[in-house]
Amino acid sequence: MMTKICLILFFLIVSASSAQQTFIQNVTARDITELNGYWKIIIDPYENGFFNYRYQESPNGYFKNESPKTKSDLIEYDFDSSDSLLVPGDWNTQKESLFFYEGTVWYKKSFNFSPKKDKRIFINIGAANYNSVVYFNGDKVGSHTGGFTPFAFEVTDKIDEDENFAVIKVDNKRVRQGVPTLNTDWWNYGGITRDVYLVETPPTFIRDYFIQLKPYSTNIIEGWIQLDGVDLNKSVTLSIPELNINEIITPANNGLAKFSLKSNPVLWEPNNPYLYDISIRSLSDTVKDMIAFRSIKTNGTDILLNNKPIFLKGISIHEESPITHGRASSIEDALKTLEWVKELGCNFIRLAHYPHNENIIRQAEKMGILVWSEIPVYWTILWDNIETYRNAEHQLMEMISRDKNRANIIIWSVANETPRGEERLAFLTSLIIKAKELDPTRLVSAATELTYEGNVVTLDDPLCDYLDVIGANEYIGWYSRTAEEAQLLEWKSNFNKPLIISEFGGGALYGLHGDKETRWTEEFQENIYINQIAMLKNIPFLKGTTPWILFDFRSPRRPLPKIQDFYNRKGLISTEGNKKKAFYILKNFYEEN
Ligand code: GCB
Repeated sequence: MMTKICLILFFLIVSASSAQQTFIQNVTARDITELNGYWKIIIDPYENGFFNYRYQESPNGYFKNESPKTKSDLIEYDFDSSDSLLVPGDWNTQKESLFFYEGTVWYKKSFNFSPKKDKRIFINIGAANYNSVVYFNGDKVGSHTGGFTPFAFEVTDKIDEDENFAVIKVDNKRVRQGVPTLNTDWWNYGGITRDVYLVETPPTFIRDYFIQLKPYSTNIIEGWIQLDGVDLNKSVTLSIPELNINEIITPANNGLAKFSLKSNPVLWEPNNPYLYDISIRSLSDTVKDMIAFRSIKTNGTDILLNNKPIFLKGISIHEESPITHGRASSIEDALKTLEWVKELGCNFIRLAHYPHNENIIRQAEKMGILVWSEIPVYWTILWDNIETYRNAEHQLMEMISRDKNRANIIIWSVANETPRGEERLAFLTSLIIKAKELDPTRLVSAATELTYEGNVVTLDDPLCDYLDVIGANEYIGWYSRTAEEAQLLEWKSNFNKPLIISEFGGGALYGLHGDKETRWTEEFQENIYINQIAMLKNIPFLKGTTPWILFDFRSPRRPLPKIQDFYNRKGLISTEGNKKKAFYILKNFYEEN
């Protein structure tokens, strides 16, 4: 016990250090200039544009954006006569030669921009996988690790009157100490995968806010507004016209304005996804958003949404586009995906295994779909490495920062299928403490593994002590036992907590038919679902499921020719958008319950 407490303290202490990057809440509601579209690129597997031949960071790397100008110039690169890539987008599906590429690509965009007087300017990158170094007009402004969360840097004193250029070095090399680590079951898409914006703000602006119902209540709206700049103690006004709220709040010296208001909002729920227009005004800034209110908690083995028990009819999803078949990021990607989610009869999605783009979360909120969101603490990362912990915690913080105002998110998940042990337990409990500290309004979970003894399955992972909701993955009928054996199992739990079976399923190639004993046929997959559903009905503490997975997705671990061809085939829908037989089995189950 003592070692564990020491380890937790260790992780919490080291995590206190700060980075130079900043975060801007609800960035699209600001005064923005898109830097999307084509960027010039240089593929740099040896990082020649970054290191000199002594392997030291070079002061004259590609970020200087030079090119040979005279016949005697020795400059060995030139962005403007190089190739281009679309942003947002992964590089793997845009160029055949980059399909399996893992390494550095330099992106450069030149643009005209005339900053307005007395404005602050930030460059905001929605996500870039995995390590990014950002330069503005030839100067380094910062770096970022983690492929799925936004980051911003102030460039006010770097911007020029008219012609400007941004360079971003993006490196998707997998590393053992990374989060995720070397080994995953999804495609390591590289590139600037989400929108890039220049954001203009007044000198003092509303940088962030958190508005939600007080935990366990349905009639107290509370939270905070964070100003950034110089006039930090000038009052701010929070307005929710429909609730007759027009609250003037005075911030503390650090610009943090806290509030707590009595109100009786219409509660958001899947059948009535009610959102309120809100606005926040300060002396010099205004931000508008749409915010919903709901309460979420557990009671014994129940999950209570607005104090009523709910069964989470879910499905797992990877962030792959049903339209481009690369990384998803657009509203169109989100709408197509969620149309299938609705057709399946779901009220819940598990966005696996990393934070997905904001579009899908916001669209799901409008459509009444609840969300489980997770960080890529996946399989066997380095539990005893302090940098790995710091990285995981940073990604958790960035996920929560961006999405804390989305009422449809009810679960933050800190890990997937991690091996039991002291160091892992200390690592994950530290993350759980951090998640609760950053956001006491939501439930925390993790996808754990089960213990089998004969036909008895027990939930006994010590991590579950610290979770609000237990997630558990199992592949009965695919990786273990036969599909039929699922029905013989007796389920036990060492915890008085709700369970979500966060994964089950099996692979099938759409259009491949045979008997239910033949792997990869739709019938084999269908039979797994039939038996799983029969089993699920007999787990008393089961409060939700997110089977694996809505549609087939790319994975380098899946090379079987003519069947997988580098796709994980456990989807209920093929890449072409065809529904497999198991889709209808699950749909039936969800519609009947
Ligand atoms: C799992 C993982 C998931 C894999 C899946 C599979 O347990 O959590 O990332 O893709 O199994 O298909 O094996």
